Amino acid sequence: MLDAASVTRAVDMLKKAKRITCMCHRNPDGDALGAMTGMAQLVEANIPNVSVTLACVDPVPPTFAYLPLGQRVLSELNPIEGDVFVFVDAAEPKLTEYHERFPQIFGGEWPTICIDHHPTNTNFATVNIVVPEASSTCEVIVDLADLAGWKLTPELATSLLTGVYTDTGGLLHSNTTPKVYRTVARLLRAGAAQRTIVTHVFRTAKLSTLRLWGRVLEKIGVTQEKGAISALTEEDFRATGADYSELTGAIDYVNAIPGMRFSLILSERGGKVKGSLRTLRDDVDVSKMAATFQGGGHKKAAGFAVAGKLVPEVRWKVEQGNN
Ligand SMILES: [Mn+2]
Repeated sequence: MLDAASVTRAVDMLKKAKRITCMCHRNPDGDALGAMTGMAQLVEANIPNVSVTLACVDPVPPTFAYLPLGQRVLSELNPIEGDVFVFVDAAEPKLTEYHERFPQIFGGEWPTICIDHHPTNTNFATVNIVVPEASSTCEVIVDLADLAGWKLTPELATSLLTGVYTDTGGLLHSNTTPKVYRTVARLLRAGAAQRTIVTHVFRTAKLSTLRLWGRVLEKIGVTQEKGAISALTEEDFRATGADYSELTGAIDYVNAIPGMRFSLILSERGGKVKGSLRTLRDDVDVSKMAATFQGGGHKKAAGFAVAGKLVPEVRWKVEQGNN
């Protein structure tokens, strides 16, 4: 549930601001970008005479180029005292990758707001609006707008619907609650461009992406513990011409095999091995599995990254014939 007192504090903070920066995590997904551009539009539409900046260390992927204000996302920051920062979908400062260069915005002395749905959120901001039962940060922002009495324009509804769709895998993941459908209905009524989102996010795939996914599927192995595991080396990315971000979404296919306890894709990325974990089962908590590798996430979707590389392990056995 959204805490009304926190929303009031956040709105007061925003109303007093001269400059506001909306910031999301590195390697931004649809929820991070939808929430950042949605929040920026909300602020611009409802708070007069404020200058709004959008910041992310990584560029907006081409998939999300249709998002309003997407062209205004900057990687360079120039914070001055008195600025208000709104962090979206970022569970902790290091996920923004600005924490080392600009520690002053994460220390609690500067007025900051964090809007998120990750249960692992460290509540690092001055005002923390963290709703773990929400499907997405965008869902939290819709409630915030309603509580604040802020109107939704069609363009900002498109931003917010993007996050609800991507974080629920197109309303298919287990976090798709009745509340999610009400939020979607609310955003469609506000004029969200549903066809644009579906076409760009779910019905467009580059040839390199399909070739990469082909490798993921081809290499699936099933372990004794009923884990469906696939692994991609740097060579797989090179040979298919795909970049790391193109792996997003492939895990849902690995997770489709009946009877598995969990699924995992390991991928090599410049000296690191990244793991993406999923489960369909209620009695398996993949965030705990991720935590053993210093990772985190949700019960049914989690991830980790460790320094190292992938080494294939081949097992052979002799089967005796009759001749
Ligand atoms: Mn999210």
